Formats: sequence, structure tokens, C-alpha cells
Amino acid sequence: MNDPNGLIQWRGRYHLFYQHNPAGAFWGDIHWGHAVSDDLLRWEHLPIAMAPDPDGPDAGGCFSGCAVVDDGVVKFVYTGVDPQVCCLAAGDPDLLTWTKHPGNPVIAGPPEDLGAPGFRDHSVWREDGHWHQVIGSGIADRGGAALHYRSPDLIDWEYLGPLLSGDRAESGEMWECPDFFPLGDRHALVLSVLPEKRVHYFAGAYHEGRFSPDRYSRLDLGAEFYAPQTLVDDAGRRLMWGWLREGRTVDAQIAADWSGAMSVPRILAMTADGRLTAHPVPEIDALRGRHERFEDQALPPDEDLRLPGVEGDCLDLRVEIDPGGATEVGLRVRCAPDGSEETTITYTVTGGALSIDRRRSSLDATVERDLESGSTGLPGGTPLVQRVLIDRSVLEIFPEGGAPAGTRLYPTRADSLGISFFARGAPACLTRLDCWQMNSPPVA
Ligand code: DQQ
Repeated sequence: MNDPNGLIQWRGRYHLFYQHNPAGAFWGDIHWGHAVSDDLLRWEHLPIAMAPDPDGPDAGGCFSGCAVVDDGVVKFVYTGVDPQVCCLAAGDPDLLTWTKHPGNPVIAGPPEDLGAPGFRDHSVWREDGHWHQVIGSGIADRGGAALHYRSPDLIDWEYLGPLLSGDRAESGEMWECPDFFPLGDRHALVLSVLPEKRVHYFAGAYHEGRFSPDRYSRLDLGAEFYAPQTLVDDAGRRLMWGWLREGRTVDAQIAADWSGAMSVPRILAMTADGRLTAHPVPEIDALRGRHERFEDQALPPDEDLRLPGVEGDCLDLRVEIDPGGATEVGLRVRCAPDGSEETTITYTVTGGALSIDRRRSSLDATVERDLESGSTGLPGGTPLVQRVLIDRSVLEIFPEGGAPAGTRLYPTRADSLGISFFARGAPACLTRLDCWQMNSPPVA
């Protein structure tokens, strides 16, 4: 699997469609897979929703898109390839059978004068009695662009110009998977940026078709979180899923017989100072099993603290560290007893930066080894409160009020289960740690 698509809560159930290759654990021959859940914990696989039509404009694949409800009917707006065009499909009331619009493509390509490097992925909304959408694209020699269209019926689309375009030195050449939505009293445009392959957002005011962002930041600081999409659920929550890419070779994916995962669903929020932040949906708290709690544990500088019972590869950790005078604080996860494998998560106290060091995560030399870091957006000097979810190869980190990070780890050793805490520069205090073993979801 790769990108989440067509996210919708429909008749109370969460539907997650996604980019899917039924032929194997590698990217290609892109269909739309389909899974459904009542509670965001237990997911049931449903039959493939859409397949490429050899005689249609999506013969080369059904690329990413979104779902909207049009007069009681759920419809997909998605990309057919090749060339990249905008297509429409309508679902039956159970969302099991999808009928592609006979007039596809509904948009045959980008305006030619843009020299666009791509024209794919869709974010559709209602405004002033019309449908609006942005399509991911770029303008030759300038940078990424989100192209804005308007339609009375999802079929006839009028090009309005770029909702936003960027400078390629700052925000990349091509924007994939745009998602444009209101949150609080602002709007956010979330983008998956090429060639960097990281997720950023613009945030700011949107009035009468004009988006005036005053912020451009990383949405997620992990190396493998990509192509996210959001939905608003019946409770009014803006939920986001991202694709957690593989940090291992295609051969390793094929050998494992699976490739790609979805992040834990996150609730997005806009902070008072206009940043996007996210935390896991509370539904996943139901997976919490055996619990250990520690309070007021001293963290002497440059000396790792290990705590009894705090280890594992399916864990939900809530970590509170008062940095005192320390310059950096953090924790190591999936550590081998002899230190031959470990992943280090470091929070820089003055700058509010988070780094994830995967250079020693695995003894397997073929997996990604990197040091990825970025700003959480948190003001320097604040105590660190963060949630860390470890689910085998998946690591997701949620600093409270800051930018999260999703990535993948592939330790080779069965005993790479250790967790330790550290401070650098001066003593700090682990004021509170809650560690839950995470259970599998209950069987339906
Ligand atoms: N994945 C899809 C594209 C999108 C990319 C193809 C992002 O529609 O741009 O599988 O991961």
C-alpha cells in the first residue's frame, strides 16, 4: 500500500481507501484498496474498489484522490494515468462498487503554458454553491503549485489559476497530494513535496478564493511519513492518516510479502500561534495493556537511565522531562543489550528541535540509516511532554503541541527491545513516565 485515498466516514463507518498493488509488495499497477472500521482499531479488508481500465484514461493506474458526497452519493475525484488527468467515479450506497464517469477524464491535463512536471492528486471542497478543487502540480522553472478549479457538478471544471505556487528553492519543484482545509480560524494547505519527499504545510487566511499563508513548516519530522490525507468525522474531528513508507529495499519488501503501512490516525489541531499539531486518536488508548509508571527519576548528564519493565516493541509511552539546565534530552528505543542496535530520539531544549537518529537502528546495512531533524515549533526551554508509539517497525512520536514524526525501524535482533532515557550538558529529570505494553486490537 501507499497513499491513503478517499477518506470518509460514511453511515458511521470509517472508510480508508488506499493506493494498492494487488500484484505484490512493491509499487506498480495502482488500484484502490479498501478497508473499513467502526472504531479506528479493528479494520476489515473489503474488495478492491477501483482497478485501472485498460481502455480508459486510467489504464496506467488509478492514482490518488479524495471522496466527496454529491447529493447523497459518494464520489471519488482521482488521477488517471498516463497522461495524468482528473477522473470521477461514483459509489453504490455500500461503497463497494464504483462506476467511473463515462465522460472521463473530466480535466484532460494542466494548462499547457505552465510546463507542469505533474498534474495529480485532488482536494475537493464546497464553497459558495460550487465545487472547488486543488490539484497537485508545479510550474516549470519556478516551483510547486496547487492549481485551483471550480465546477457546478464535478464534471465541468473551470481553471481559476494557482491557489498557491512556491519557489522551488524553498518549497520544491512539484507538490503531490494537496489537502486544503479550514482548521480553527485559519486554512492549511498540506503538501507532499518533491524531490524532497517530505510533508510540509502552508497556513494562513483564506478569503474569497485567495489563500494568504503566513507560515510554511514541516507537518511531520519523520523520514517516512508521506502523502497524508484528512477527513472530518461525525464528531467534527479533523483526522489525518499518512503512508509510512518503507526504509528498506524493494527486495526486502517483496521477501517480507508486505510493503507500506498507515500511520495511526491523528487528530489535527491549530495552535494559538498558527501551527499545525497532531496527537493520536484516543481510541487507540483501548490497546493499552500492562502499565508501569515512574516519577521524578534523575537523568544525570551523559548516562543512560533504564527502568525495570520498560522495554518492548509494541509500546505506548508518555514521557515528561523537565530539562533543567540540559541542552538536549531524549530517549533511545529498540536498543540491543550490547548497544549494537538503537534509535535515538533527541529533543534540543533551546531550539525545540526533534531529531531521530537511525544511523545505528539496524545491523542490516541495506536499510535506511540517517539523522533526520526539524523544528517541533515548540518554544525553546519548555518541558518535553511527548507520546511515543512503537509498533514493531513503526515509530511515531508526538511532542505535545508540536510537530509529530513518523518513521520506520528495522532492528535485526529479537532482543532489540530496550528503552533508555538521557540528558546532555546538565542534569534533567524524568518527571513522569507511563509505559503501556500495546495489545493487538480485540477480535471483532
Ligand atoms: N502516489 C500516487 C500519486 C501521488 C504519489 C501514486 C504520492 O498519485 O502523487 O501511487 O506518494
